[in-house]
Amino acid sequence: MRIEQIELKEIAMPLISPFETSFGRTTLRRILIIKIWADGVIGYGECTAPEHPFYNHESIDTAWLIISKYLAPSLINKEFSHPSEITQFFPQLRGHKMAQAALETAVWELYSQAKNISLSQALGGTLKEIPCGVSIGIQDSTTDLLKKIERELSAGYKRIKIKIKPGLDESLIKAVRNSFPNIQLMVDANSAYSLSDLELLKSFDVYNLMMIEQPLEHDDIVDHSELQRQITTPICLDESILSVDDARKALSINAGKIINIKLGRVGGHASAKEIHDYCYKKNIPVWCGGMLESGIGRAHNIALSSLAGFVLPGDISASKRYWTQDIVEPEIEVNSNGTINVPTSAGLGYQVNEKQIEKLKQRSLVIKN
Ligand code: OSB
Ligand code: MG
Repeated sequence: MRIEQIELKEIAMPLISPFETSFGRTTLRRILIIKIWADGVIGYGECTAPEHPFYNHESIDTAWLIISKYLAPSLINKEFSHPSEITQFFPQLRGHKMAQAALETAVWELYSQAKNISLSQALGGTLKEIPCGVSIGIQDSTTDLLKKIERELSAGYKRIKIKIKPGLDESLIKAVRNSFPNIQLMVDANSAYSLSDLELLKSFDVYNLMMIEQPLEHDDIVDHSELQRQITTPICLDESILSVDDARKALSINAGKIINIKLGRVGGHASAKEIHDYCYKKNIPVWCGGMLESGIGRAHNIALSSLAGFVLPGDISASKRYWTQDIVEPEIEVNSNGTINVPTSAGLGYQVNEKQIEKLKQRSLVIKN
């Protein structure tokens, strides 16, 4: 296949309700959608870089620059036979994995469209349905949080993740546990703590959490290893893992027991699959994280989650939890038992709604020869 043209499009999608983490609050998602043409076929990808560089160093604006100036031009006119060859065309830039993943994942979709197979099949996925959990942001009050959890449980979701931050942690977890003694519950700190909070983090152990996600620094594994020695709650690494090498190093020093794999953070499907395969061999559970994606990114996450090692519920939930109208058809729906069916039709398995994208468009750029 020969890559002919690449389009970048920024769309603005207002969230149904604001999403708050330890690093900030999001009300409007600015999302960069990638479209790639080759041999008369189209593939879609989504850049998961957020509005601001607060989760990691990337933002939609840095990704736009890196993709338009360095990455997209390096792919034009390139011939490939399999998507795993794509990243070798990129210049040797450091980091910017979300920018890289936006293009790499689009090429995987393009390839599976051309072969007329599902993206799940192209990736080697075997699961027919995937277990789903929800990530619930910081709420204005504990009552609001409990109500929200109640609603998600009755929708069928299999596990609840709540965001915590210093000052809004132990008593919140206690309140949730008291109301829901038996649910699968976990917390995500997004790097808001340090080893000086050891006693506090130890106090979470009595609440039988499935895991605590990324309690310490975004680029740390050493302190996480020390923390894991001192707490019984399994640590799940998110921000710290950008590659299979990172996973190998972290696991070798017991910096955690579970890994959250995010397509953007690790640079795309090939890298995500490498991390998955490595963890699968070592019996380390993985699950697929989310970055408040539109339907395109969500569909990529679903395909990835069909790999056999994604045994824990991912942060992949229905379109309607986030959007009044998504940009794919049908919208992503969750079964009453908290699973999503993995599509079997070609590519992402969802139709991209170009009309809706056009309505939401803020800027666009075409790169071709
Ligand atoms: O840490 O998992 C995270 C959203 C934005 C940035 C970081 C994270 C999240 C989530 C949301 O938890 C997951 C979702 O998309 O539902
Ligand atoms: Mg996280």
